[in-house]
Amino acid sequence: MKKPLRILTAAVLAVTSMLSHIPTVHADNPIVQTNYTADPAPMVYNDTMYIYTSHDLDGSTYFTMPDWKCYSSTDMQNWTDHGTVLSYTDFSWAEENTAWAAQCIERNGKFYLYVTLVPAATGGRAIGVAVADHPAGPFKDALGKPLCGPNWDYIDPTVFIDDDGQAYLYFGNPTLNYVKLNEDMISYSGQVNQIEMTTAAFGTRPDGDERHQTLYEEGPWLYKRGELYYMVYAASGIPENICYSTSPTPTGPWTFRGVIMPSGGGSFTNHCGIVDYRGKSYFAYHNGKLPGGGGFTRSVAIEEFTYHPDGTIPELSMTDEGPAQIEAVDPYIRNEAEKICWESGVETEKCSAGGMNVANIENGDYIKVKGVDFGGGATGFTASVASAESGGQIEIYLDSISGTKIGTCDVSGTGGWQNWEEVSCEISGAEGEHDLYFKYTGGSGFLFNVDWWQFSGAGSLPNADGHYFNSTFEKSEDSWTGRGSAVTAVTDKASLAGESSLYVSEREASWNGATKKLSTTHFKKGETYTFSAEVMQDEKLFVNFMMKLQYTDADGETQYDTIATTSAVKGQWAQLLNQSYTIPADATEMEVYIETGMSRTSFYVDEVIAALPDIAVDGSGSLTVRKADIDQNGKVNAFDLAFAKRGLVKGFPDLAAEAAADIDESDDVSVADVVQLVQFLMGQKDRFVIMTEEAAE
Ligand code: FUB
Repeated sequence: MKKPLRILTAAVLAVTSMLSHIPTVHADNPIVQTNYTADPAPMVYNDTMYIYTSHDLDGSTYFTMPDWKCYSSTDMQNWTDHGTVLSYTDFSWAEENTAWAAQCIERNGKFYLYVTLVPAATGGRAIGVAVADHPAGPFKDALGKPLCGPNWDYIDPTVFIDDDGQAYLYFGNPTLNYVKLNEDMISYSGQVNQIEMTTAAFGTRPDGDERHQTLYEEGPWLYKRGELYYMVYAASGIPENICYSTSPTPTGPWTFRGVIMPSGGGSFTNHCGIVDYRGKSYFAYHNGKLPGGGGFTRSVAIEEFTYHPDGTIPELSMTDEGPAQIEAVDPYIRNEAEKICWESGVETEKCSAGGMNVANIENGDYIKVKGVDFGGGATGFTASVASAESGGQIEIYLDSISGTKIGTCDVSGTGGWQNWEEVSCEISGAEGEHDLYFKYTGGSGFLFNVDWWQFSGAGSLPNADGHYFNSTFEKSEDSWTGRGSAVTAVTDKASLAGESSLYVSEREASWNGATKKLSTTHFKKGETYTFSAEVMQDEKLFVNFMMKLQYTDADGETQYDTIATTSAVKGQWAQLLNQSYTIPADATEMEVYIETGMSRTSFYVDEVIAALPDIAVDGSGSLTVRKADIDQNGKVNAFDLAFAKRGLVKGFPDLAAEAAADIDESDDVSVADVVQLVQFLMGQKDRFVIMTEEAAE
């Protein structure tokens, strides 16, 4: 018996077979290969990046678009498929296959998806709105009729809620229009406003006509960064590029700023969304780069970018690699089979056990999951599978589809495509971080479906070394992100071990450093842990570094607690280490972070370890600085005062002495340090006060 989903048209079969014959590539853009997706609308909610897309039917020769899909990621490389979250069939008033661009926004715990459709009764285009309680739906038409429209101008809604709570819905081709949404988000006040289409606002179209004098075409995307409002849009006619304008208010006056992404990539349209996630900025767009792709069979891709210091956006190219992975996948928790970096040949479908499952698996199909951290090693593998036929095998490889084979799991028939059973097998040779490949093998026809998978073994946490995590920055940033203005990136310019480290730059304040959220599954309030990190800077003679815990206390206030401090001499690695740090008894929402004293220097971080208490961590062996003990003889006394005074006047004998004399950790020795030392020696102070940027201002 065939699965219902397998009633496919000849055209679909043709494209599916094309997709299943793509070579073994490691490209990670476009982000979805199971469907043609277009018009991406990213949304960050609950520390997860969601992307809503429209959906080009396989083999389309026009914008034949039945529904909207949703995908999510926490690492920007592996995307979990949430399937179809809304369809034209959910709108009683809509014409078939007219489900064009959409955008979702959250307000007061509800999710509002604004969509473009053709109203069957009137023709033209209109904007509808659907509501859900969860970002992945199910969404329901909120009104039973269009929110606004119809005419051709009513396409491509973009929605934005300003700081004062006023929501704006912009849309339009080739004019740009907006309405002010009411707080209920499903009605609006006042009239539809048309933005004046001046060339100062949207650039000059060289071959323009009466309706197209500016570069603006369609697909607006509105957001605010700092005090500036950005309008990003498809421009220049066919083929479209992406341009942007900025304004001091959400309704203009807009000033044209230039091109972000030139046309290309095999699609004559483009349509983008921009969002910040975990301290980085992302640009989602579409092209025609998937096999069988083109102007009506488009695919969503993503690029990471950094704003220029003046807030302008750099010109971006379409890459096959996409953004850097921002955290490794934990294989020791249940992972959805439809969490995919790249696949060949498979499809996804709604799963009877909830969510989606991987389906239509045939001999030789595969799925790549990027950047999986096996830690100390996996010994077992379990997957939930179903098969109305006789099953097959899941062959498991590291690093490539023909890489190291770490196990093979046999799958038998389960009596139905949605009759789920767990199968397990032994695993060997999976340690550390690798790309993971599931290759499906068996006879002819469809083999089996997979709902989820999970590894087990010594690599589960804490691992055999007692580590909860060991961020080596060899393949990913392992969930470390910039704090404040700081930007983090894996770099091979410096490393303590391996080939790379985390580079922390663009720090506008000393508290702008690198941060990583701590999972409350492993890090428990009142319990004691080892924390260690290696830091290095090559800009100043020495810089004081702090490793701290940010947490929310019982009163809901944010608190900052020091875990370890060190001084890093220029060009040398220094260790931040505390083998017995107790997490405060009322701590929730914890982040461990690394910052500096007064300095805003860029710095490198490597080998960050969080482990069971009293775990030995091999450090860099760099110099150890004991604060105020300037002669480093183990005592703080009048000799240190004499050394401090002399050092101030004549210079210090070495960097260790100078760093020790920097009592307030301002990254410089000054009279203020000597005063603190005097007060300490006279018994007026029993501890040293650390200088902060705030205190200094
Ligand atoms: O996807 C259908 C249309 O193509 C969108 O509404 C436009 O923005 C263009 O991407």
